[in-house]
Amino acid sequence: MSSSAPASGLEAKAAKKLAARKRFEDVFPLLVEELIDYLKSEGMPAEAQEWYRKNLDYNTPGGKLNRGLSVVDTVDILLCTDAGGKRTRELSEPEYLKAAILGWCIELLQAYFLVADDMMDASLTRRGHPCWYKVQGVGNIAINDSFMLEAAIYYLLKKHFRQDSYYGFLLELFHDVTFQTELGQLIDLITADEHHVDLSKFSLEKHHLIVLYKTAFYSFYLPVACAMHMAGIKDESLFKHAAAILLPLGEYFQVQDDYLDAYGNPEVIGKIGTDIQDNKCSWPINVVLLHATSEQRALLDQHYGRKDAASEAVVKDIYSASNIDIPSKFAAYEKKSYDEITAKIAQVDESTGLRRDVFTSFLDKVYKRTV
Ligand code: GPP
Ligand code: MG
Ligand code: MG
Ligand code: MG
Repeated sequence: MSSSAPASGLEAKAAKKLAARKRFEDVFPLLVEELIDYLKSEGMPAEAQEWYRKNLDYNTPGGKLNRGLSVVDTVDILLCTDAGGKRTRELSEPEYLKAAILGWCIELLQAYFLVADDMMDASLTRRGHPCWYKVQGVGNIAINDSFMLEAAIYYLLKKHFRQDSYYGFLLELFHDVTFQTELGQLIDLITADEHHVDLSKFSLEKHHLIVLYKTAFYSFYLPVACAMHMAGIKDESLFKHAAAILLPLGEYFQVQDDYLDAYGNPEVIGKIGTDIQDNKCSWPINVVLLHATSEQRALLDQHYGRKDAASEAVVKDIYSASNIDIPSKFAAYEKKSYDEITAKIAQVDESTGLRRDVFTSFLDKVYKRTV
């Protein structure tokens, strides 16, 4: 029947997405074995091997995998479609494997950041489980574990890319982006002084800088830039052009993260929001400050950044007050961002080797997400 045709089309698309995810996930255990083999070859005791395996397995897979899958998708689009968007071939098995390894290197970078970030933010849960440092017997060892997740990246890059002409570019890229993210984390943390709440330090300009550095470079520019190197793109201006689209996309993604911290369902997002109690310079508070009455502002000065649930509830009530209404302001922001990013994507000149699909497929992964 004609009415079932669109539904089955959607089902086929969902099944394809699931299969792509499964194929990517199946690469990770191979990488874990390579890393454990290295520990064995260095004569590390069985206990250390098991600890590292647990660290890798607990912290690396299990997320949305947007970053990792975007490397694979981008390599596929750049190598296997023509300027009109028509498929010309399929990735070979070795090409797929290399793209997937680069994708997992970004997921390892993300795991390294999250293990450390959860300690710094005093978070309790991540991906529906206790944060790694909260797991019985882990505690501060999580600091070293985060370093070992980062070390895995460079072990894998050396093992699989050392012979490639772009190996040096990949190393430089991972190092640069890590530094940028750490700068973002620094300004995120020092703008959120635990002991002195001073909302006059916040602004949307400050927020823009924080999210650009702490999220957009590693989550959006890095996956596409890795794929561009693998696809043999050398022209610096094309990397700049990609960044001009991907960085605003990353900013939009972190605004969603900030919004979901207050309004997301912890069962769905897998983490309990901490931004209000942590005094974070997040998107909702900055918008609220633009619209609050003097009474609301006095309450915010009194209750924002306090480590208790009653104060957090007062702040959340102000977020949803009718003169502020963060949910509808967020919906308007979301639409505006989508329109602006879509307009930028439309300007990509495919004769340069770039493909509009690289950006639309990334945008589709995050637009209107609830998780
Ligand atoms: C996300 O901020 C930012 C990061 C995960 C980068 C951390 C960088 C380091 C150098 C450790 P967030 O705290 O809002 O993320 P979440 O809401 O997932 O805790
Ligand atoms: Mg943080
Ligand atoms: Mg955090
Ligand atoms: Mg957050």
